[in-house]
Amino acid sequence: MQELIKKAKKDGVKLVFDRYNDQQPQCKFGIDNVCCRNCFAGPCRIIEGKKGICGANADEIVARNIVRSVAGGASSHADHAREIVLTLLELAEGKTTAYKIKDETKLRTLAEKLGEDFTGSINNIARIVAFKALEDFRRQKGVFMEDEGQHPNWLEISTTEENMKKWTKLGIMPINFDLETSRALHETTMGNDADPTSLIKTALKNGIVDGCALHMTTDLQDVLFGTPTLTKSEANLGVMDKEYVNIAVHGHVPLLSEKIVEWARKLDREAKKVGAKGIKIVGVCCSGNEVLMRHGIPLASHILQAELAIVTGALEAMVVDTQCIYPSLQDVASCYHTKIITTMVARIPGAIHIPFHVENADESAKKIIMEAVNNFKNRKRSVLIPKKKVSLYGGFSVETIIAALRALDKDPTKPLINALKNGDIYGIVALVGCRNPKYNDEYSEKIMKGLIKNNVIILTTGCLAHCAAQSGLMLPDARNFAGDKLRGFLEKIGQANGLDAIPPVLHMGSCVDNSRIEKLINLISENAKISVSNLPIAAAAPELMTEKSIAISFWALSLGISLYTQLPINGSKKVKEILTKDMKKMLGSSIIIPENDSPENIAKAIINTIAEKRKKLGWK
Ligand code: SF4
Ligand code: MSK
Repeated sequence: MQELIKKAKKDGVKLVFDRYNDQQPQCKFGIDNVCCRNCFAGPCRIIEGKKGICGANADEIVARNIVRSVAGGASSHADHAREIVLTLLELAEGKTTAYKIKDETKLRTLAEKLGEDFTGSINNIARIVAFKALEDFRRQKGVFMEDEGQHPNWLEISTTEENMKKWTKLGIMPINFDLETSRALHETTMGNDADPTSLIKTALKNGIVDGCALHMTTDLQDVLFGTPTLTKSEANLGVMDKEYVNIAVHGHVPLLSEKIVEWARKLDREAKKVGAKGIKIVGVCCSGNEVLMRHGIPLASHILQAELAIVTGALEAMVVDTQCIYPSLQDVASCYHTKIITTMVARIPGAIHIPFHVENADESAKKIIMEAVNNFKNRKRSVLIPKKKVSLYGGFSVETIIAALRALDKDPTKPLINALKNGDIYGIVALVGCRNPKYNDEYSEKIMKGLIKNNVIILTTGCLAHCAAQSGLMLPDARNFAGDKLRGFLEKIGQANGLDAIPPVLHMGSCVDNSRIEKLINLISENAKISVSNLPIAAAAPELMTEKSIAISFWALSLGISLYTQLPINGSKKVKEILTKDMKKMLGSSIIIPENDSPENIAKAIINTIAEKRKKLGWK
């Protein structure tokens, strides 16, 4: 990476790291989240106990800002879910032939869980399931349909009964996705909810919306594109190939990236006509995770390295869809020959826009590929692709994990639960989320190593999955970073499945696939007959950056999973108190506060949280 940063400097290109430095020092009011712009009497910022013009204090402002971030994140995930549902409906009604149902069993199982007929024609079932999903965007307590219930259908099929009961008691059960996100905005306008406790409950409710949308998205994406199975691939910018037309897929919605992968294969011969050896697709951020999980496409870069993929001088096109697309990509691309192609929600002045809809998916994908192929001739001479690339194993859907465990016992959760009980696995940590320029390159890697050394197994998604892969932590050999007990367990499952070991960090997919993590945890909880909040489990998003990460954090808290992250709550003692003490009473979870934010201390604080849970269970 350093060699590309140097090249960027030589080429006169500003990167995210430069812009981060340009922003220093960052505004303390913003960092503490005590800046309010919710009306135009302001902006107001809270200095030592003073109040905003309307009388809002620091606690209210921090809580209100948090709610708005959670709603922003939840609406992004809900909108992603909606795109997928509408695609399933179009397919079911014969309005598109661009997509097919790849996992019919999963679709029938979903229909069955939703209490619907699951035996008839697959298109009819797809239609029924799509309508059940759409109810979760419009339910108005029986206004549209008498039997539409009070709460999202997808909650009923994706979370535990215990959580549903807790949430009902606390009054945080959502009605429908769109209603909750828009009510959160209403509640936080000037002159509405001024009670931090009530506001944090709204944040939790929107966190639940977020998690529910993640489940819906993963479930239906698996139906449309297939449920991931174990796959071997590579990571790092070294996966690009000078001899090929290189195309990066970047964003989140696999409706686009799936088509790009398909058409790159079909149009490979076109690349040969322009003197390349073929077309190479590489993945950035979560689109990268999606196509890795289902097709073994190599991971090129996480969000902080997306610009560097262009700096190589060997990227013909970067195709983007939604979320986490820096507008800077076009600035960087303008110094090279790379074409930035926007397609869906993300738009950037100067980029080429090729609208991508389900109806024109094939035509758009073909056009995008040909833009890249025809751009190969414009490559300049200064190409620098780093040599380093690291192998990895991915594709750890819950189904993959269960199948691997079944090689040890016909009751697949038994070996996992036994390993947790006897301490072979001291705990499970969902270490997920973004990379943030505030932290150095090894920051999250050090936290991961600190955890696995203490026999904690890590489930990961998102940009941190790229980070783990680049650090070699998704390889059987990474068992050597693990404590003796965990190493033994990893070897036992690995050897039962034809590998030396399974990696100590399991790649479970993109950010939406955090749902897979809840699914696995719920299975453990149900079979061990231990509440999620009592299991030796924790979550961490140590480099929190997007609003989506804040939404996911509140979802984790709502599930009873304690979590370490840098939530922007420093400006309010009251909010901190709610998220520690009150949250424990309400949901059995809390935010984890380490002594300081060094990777060592973060790992230690997470391990202490797990130790407390183990102690309560009487597990050593
Ligand atoms: Fe200031 Fe209150 Fe307006 Fe916020 S809502 S900007 S605190 S007057
Ligand atoms: S892409 S949300 S920077 S993980 Fe899912 Fe990466 Fe965070 Fe975007």
